[in-house]
Amino acid sequence: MDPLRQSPSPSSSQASSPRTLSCERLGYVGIEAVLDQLKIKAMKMGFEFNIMVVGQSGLGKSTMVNTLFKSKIWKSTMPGLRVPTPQTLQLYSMTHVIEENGVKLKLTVTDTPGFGDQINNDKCWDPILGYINEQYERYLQEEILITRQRHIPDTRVHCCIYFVPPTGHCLRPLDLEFLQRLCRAVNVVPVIARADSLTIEEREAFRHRIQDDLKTHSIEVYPQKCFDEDINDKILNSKIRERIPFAVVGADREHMVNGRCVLGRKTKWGIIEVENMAHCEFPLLRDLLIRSHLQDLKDITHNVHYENYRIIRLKESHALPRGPGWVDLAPAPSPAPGPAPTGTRASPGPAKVCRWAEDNSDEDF
Ligand SMILES: Nc1nc2c(ncn2[C@@H]2O[C@H](COP(=O)(O)OP(=O)(O)OP(=O)(O)O)[C@@H](O)[C@H]2O)c(=O)[nH]1
Ligand SMILES: [Mg+2]
Repeated sequence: MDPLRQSPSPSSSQASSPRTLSCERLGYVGIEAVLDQLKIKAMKMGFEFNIMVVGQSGLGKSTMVNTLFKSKIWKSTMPGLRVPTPQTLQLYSMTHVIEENGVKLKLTVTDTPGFGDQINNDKCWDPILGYINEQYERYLQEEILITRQRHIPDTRVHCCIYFVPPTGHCLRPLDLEFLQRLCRAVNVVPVIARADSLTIEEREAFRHRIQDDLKTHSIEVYPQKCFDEDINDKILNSKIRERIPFAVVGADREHMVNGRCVLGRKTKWGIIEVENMAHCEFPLLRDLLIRSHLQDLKDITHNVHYENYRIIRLKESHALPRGPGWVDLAPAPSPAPGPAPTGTRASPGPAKVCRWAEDNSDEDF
């Protein structure tokens, strides 16, 4: 008798696990059409993507938000954007729906107030980590409902851009502490801010020093080595890891250069074009975020960072026994004093959030 067709013995207490059999194909089945189905569904649903900018005051975070919205990918959809960049005093999110060739992207960028200009910068990460955890909590509360929405709105931060001041030396203790906490909660892409204040050689040397600092302090920024899934990921991500932190320049003004309208900063020496790789690495940042790693950033957020949060919250809740399968989520605790222990979420706390959307599409999102 064919061993594969043997039925399990009735006395066996173990449930038989399904077996995967390779069968001879009798003809074209059409399995590949599933790719078209996935594409059509994804186009209908659109993509949500949430970025956050974090760093010391005055490093160009708000300007970078405008640069992101005005750069090539978004320019056509926001032609008249002229937002002045006053000092950011509270955390706020700006949402815009971008449509290109039928693909819709709902991009939300969260701007945060700068830190580091206080005499005591203790816990300056609390409002940022509080906001990140608040979004995980929102998602979790929706997810555990018995009658839940078919599509849970995703406000979780998929990528946090961390602005390093262009000192040219090394990472400051404050940056190290902040990054250590942030990397446990979210995907972090560090950038060298205001890179126009450094020469190309200085940028290179500074980049290597930052990479050494990150390694010495076991800070795993995105793309994390441990999540490379195959050799192709490894090759692509190794190249990116060599270039991180990207040396970026932000600008929200357009200038005429050789008859072309470019986004850039006017200096005594000429125009620094933000989209020109000979001038800065903003295009690498944008391409990483949108063109090459958007889905991966979302996957790691969901499968790793949110999962860590979820496990801890559910474990906390099961400290309250209510019978089998009962999930009763206690409210998230308020910010705890002191640093979060390794591998746990940082202290969640209420963050002052102002959310305004500039959606020009109504359905699906
Ligand atoms: N040289 C140079 N200046 C920049 C750059 N990006 C922004 N700036 C300028 O730096 C100043 C501060 O920029 P913001 O974008 O407001 O800085 P921020 O990090 O949002 O500051 P806070 O809101 O206080 O945290 C503005 O005058 C910007 O024009 C850059 O890449 N290079
Ligand atoms: Mg600002």
